[in-house]
Amino acid sequence: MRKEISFSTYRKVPIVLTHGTVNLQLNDSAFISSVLKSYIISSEKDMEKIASYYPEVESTDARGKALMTRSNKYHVMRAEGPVLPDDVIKTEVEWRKWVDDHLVHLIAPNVYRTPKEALASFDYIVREGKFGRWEGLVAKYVGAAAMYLISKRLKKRHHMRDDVRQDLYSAVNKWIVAVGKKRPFLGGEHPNLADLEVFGVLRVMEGLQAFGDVLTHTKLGLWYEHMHAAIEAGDGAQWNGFERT
Ligand SMILES: N[C@@H](CCC(=O)N[C@@H](CS)C(=O)NCC(=O)O)C(=O)O
Repeated sequence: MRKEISFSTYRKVPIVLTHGTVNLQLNDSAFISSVLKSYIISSEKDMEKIASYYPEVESTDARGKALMTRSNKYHVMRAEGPVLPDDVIKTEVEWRKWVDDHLVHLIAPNVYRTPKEALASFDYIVREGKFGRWEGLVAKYVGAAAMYLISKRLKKRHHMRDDVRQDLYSAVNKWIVAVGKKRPFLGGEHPNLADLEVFGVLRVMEGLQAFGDVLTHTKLGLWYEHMHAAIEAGDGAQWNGFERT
């Protein structure tokens, strides 16, 4: 809810607050993931120092609007341990960018595709959120109607086909081809941050019609099951990020 982040001038979620020698506020999922992964795999445990490797810079979004971002935000800082081959790092970084530039934009047009799907999506949002009874009911119907209309505009903005599912299937297929058949994850035997971020986007749709359609029309299932299991096992926190098969 907006009031839950009223402490912040940055108005989006996720936000991570760290409490060490200094308190830090980390905004933006890619930056957050990179900082946390760097923290896990490195002997450097000073969050402020790690965050300083990602200086804040001014940039522009796809429509030319100025915004603040973090340079290197798709890179994990690997100061120690065996050096990963360049192409391995490049692949992870490229797919992480693809998640932000492409994959994430496919969600709204797909989950608000029809009035019925928009209502089902808002039903889920209201059930998970902290809404009062009336507030929830209003949010569900007003939200669904608004997002149904907005998603049509987003579909055009991101040059999607009329049948938005086709863009979603193409994206998922492209990802599954990149993972390949020889390894469970893009990261090898363990997920890397590209695996995690693709999972994060698709996970949002779990339980909705769009997700069921993806499972039926693509070969996402196996990789997705592996991801669930890896996350359940706390794989990201245990693996040092170096050995590869
Ligand atoms: N690039 C940001 C995007 C964050 C974002 O757009 N979050 C949405 C919810 S998933 C939000 O908070 N929207 C509220 C708003 O834009 O006002 C990230 O990956 O963290």
